[in-house]
Amino acid sequence: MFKKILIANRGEIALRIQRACREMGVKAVMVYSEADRDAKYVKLADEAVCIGPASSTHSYLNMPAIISAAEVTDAEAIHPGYGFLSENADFAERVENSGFVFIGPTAASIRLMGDKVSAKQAMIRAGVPTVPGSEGALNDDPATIKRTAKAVGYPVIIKAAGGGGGRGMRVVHTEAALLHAVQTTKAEAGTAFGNPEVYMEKYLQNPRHVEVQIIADTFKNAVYLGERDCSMQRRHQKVIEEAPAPGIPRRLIEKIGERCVAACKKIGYRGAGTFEFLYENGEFYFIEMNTRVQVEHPVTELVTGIDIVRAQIEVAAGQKLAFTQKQVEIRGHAIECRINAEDPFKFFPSPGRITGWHTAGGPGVRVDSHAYHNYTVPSNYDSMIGKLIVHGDTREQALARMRSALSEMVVEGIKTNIPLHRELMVDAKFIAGGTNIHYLESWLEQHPR
Ligand code: MV4
Repeated sequence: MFKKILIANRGEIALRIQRACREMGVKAVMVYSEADRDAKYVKLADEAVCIGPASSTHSYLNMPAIISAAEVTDAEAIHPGYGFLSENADFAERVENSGFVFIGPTAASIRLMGDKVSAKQAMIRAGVPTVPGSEGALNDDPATIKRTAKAVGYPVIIKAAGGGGGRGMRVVHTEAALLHAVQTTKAEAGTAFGNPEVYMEKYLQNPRHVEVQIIADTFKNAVYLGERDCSMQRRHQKVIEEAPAPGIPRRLIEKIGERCVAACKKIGYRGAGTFEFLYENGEFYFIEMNTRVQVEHPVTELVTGIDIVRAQIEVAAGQKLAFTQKQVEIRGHAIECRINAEDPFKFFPSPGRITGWHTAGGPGVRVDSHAYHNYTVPSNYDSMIGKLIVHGDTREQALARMRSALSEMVVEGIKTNIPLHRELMVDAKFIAGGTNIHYLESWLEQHPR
């Protein structure tokens, strides 16, 4: 096992990784920006190194500064968390070339999945079901593009190979709009991602977003840790996640989970990863793979009892997975509410000093947050200040525990989205389970303030 790890992130995930390190007897080095200097998790770290000013470009995205911090502190490995450099193949490569272990997959795996065209082709070869569409990137021939769209059937969606997470896509409903949409998406993709390649898929109108968590070691062992339903989202920002996904037959989950595991073995994947699917009419369609630990990993931890961050560190240190697929059991139900420093219904950010902070507790309640009384939420980063996660024997019990936990939460001095969560937890359609990716946005339209 490593003696010392550098955590190249901030906020709740930095604290989450630090907690795993402490539990494992591994020393944690925190890097921080000037805006995070006074954060409690920075003071709690075994060592801390300032890597630059508040602006992420000059701190959490500053590769030489982070690698130098690992050098001066004699850390052996770097955990990138999520966001920032976590899915940057060049960073993974530079970390390894500097003699450190990157706690994540190889640069080659990150690169393969970062290009959505190569990711999809890899999945097709590995037998993972994908959305029907173009075979690889679209070429420039108008007749071929039109023929492809006709064969796929309208509506279609044009996506940038360099995009992902909702960036660089366009829905096309008619042939009349097709070529212009392709040209515009290409031009935007060239500017935004430095790669003008685009591909085409059938546009699924009312899918759910269901993702499969996997973890793999360097001995070709891979297991899936069930699925999460992340359909409750607004503008590609997830708001609520839960596990298992309501109403999906277990045999379908097992079938898709086994496909994901087979794909991991085929591409030699190591570390934690997430296969994102659209789920519609009883079918799974792969869209993207995330090669990092995700914000919503705790719901999987609560239903499996597996510490995903510990497992990431163990497999990065060259250990075998500590459990087999047979030992993975899904027990009960877990729900996560992301707590954001923002107006609950208008969504503008609400940074500032937290003058009152009381969190929930009791059986089956977990709070992952770096916030505390008198903590100042900086305006420079994402507005998420924590996550409230509950577990119960059934979805009904998890919902009841979440309502109770939300009623206990007190955050003063800044606005949070807790009032929105309180309303969603008593919404009849959400309680019934299985709402799709458009539900929250239409709910907000129907509940104007
Ligand atoms: C789609 C789709 C419908 N059909 N692909 C958005 C984020 C990116 N990961 C893929 N996205 C979508 N791809 C096809 N063929 C609808 C979306 C989509 C979406 C997906 C997951 C979660 C939220 C979403 C919100 C809007 C659109």
